[in-house]
Parts: sequence; structure tokens; C-alpha cells
Amino acid sequence: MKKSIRQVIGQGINQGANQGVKAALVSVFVIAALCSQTSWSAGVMVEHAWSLPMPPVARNGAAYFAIKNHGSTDKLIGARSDIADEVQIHTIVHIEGQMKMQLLSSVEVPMHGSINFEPGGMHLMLLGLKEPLEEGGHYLLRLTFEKAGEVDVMVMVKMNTEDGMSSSEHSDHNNSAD
Ligand SMILES: [Cu+2]
Repeated sequence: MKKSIRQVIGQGINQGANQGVKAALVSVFVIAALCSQTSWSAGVMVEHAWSLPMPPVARNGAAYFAIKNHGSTDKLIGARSDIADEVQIHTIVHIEGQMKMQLLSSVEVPMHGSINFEPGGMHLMLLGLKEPLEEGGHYLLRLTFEKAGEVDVMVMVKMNTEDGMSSSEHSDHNNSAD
């Protein structure tokens, strides 16, 4: 991404005209906004979007984030990304001692409330990954809300270790690598 910023700026300078410089500044602004990890539209804000790294052979992945709603009640009704064939809204239910994923058609975001998508609970399922989810990488995700419309989010690929988020979900799995 750094390289592409340089390319954009370089082109603007080479053109020498104000127009080119303006175009470069707009591009830098857009990229900076996407990298800030907070995206918003109307009253809806999406924060701390992240995915766990997956082995290259993995067909699917998951995305987690927090949605804060400073306006009236809204609904997450869909999502998509160039990184996957399809993105679905899932939750995890416990049936007879087994965890199972369940497809949701929408998720309500209460007025002046917030909801968390996190491991062991609601998540966005990335089905048919076109690129591997590599630690340190990132990708764009477009969430669609009933009222707020489309919100683009930059998702960071990383282990779940910061922001005081619980990593207890990991302890459910066998860490045979230790
Ligand atoms: Cu799922």
C-alpha cells in the first residue's frame, strides 16, 4: 500500500499541475481514512475489525469487530469482500454440548447501543477465500446497514492478543505446537 501511495503522489508531482497534486491529496486522504480502523456512516461506527490468520489451505475465515450506533436503531443486513466468494453473518449456538454455526439474515444494532462480533459469538464468515489470511495483512470489507447504507472497513489480520479482548476462546483449542 505504501508503494501505491508513492505512485499516486509521484504521478501528481510529475504532472506539475495543481490538478495532479489535488488528486494525490485526495487519494492520500482516502487511504488514511481506511487505515484508521474506524469507519462510520450515519450513526453507525465500526471499530477494531480483525481476522485471525489462517493456514494457506483454509477455504474459509472469519471477521470480528465492534459496531457502535450513535443514532436510531439500525440493522446489519449483509457484507461482502473481494477476498471471499461470499460473506455471511453467523452466530454460534450451543446445541447438546456442541458449538454450531448458524446463519443470520440480519443483526439489529440498538439505538445508542453497541454489539460485538467476536470469537465464540457472532462473526462474519468469509466463504471461499481467494487470498490467504496472513498475519500482518489486511483487506477491505463492505458492511451494508439498513439505514446507514454501506460502510467500508479495513480488517487487520492478527492474533487476538490486544485491546484487552479475551483470548480464552483460544484455550478451547489444543495448542499442540507448544
Ligand atoms: Cu461461521
